[in-house]
Amino acid sequence: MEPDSRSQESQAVEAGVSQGCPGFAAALVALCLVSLVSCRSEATGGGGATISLDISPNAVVGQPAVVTVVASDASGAPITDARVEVEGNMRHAGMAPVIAQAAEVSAGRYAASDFVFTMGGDWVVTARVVLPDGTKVEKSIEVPGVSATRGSAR
Ligand SMILES: [Cu+2]
Repeated sequence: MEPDSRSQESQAVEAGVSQGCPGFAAALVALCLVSLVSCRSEATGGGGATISLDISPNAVVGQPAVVTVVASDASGAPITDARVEVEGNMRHAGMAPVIAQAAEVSAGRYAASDFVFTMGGDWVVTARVVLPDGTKVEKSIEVPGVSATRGSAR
């Protein structure tokens, strides 16, 4: 309805990130070096297991978000009885990660409903999945521009 104000908002978010984090570029480089290691383990694993990761769209600081993780095998069948942990990190140093356990809500579908972003800005959310056979599989998604405005719903 108001495309103009929407684009201004996203610009404001980007500007806020670079101004608020002087060491942002350095932290990003450090993060990339670390990521090289974890990205490799993500490529394949669990005999072709596929992990998909989704987060409820309205990511707002201080409000629980639902992170849904779907695990399926090479033939597309759901993988049940996996252990799933969700970890959120920001792209700058000095912040504790947010960790939540996900419970299986239907076959191969796991949800963490108490994941709470602790700061506005750009996040990376990682699902750490331990398959029933002990194989570990990871998958990460970017969650940019988490709103710093605390919801007035409560
Ligand atoms: Cu932060």
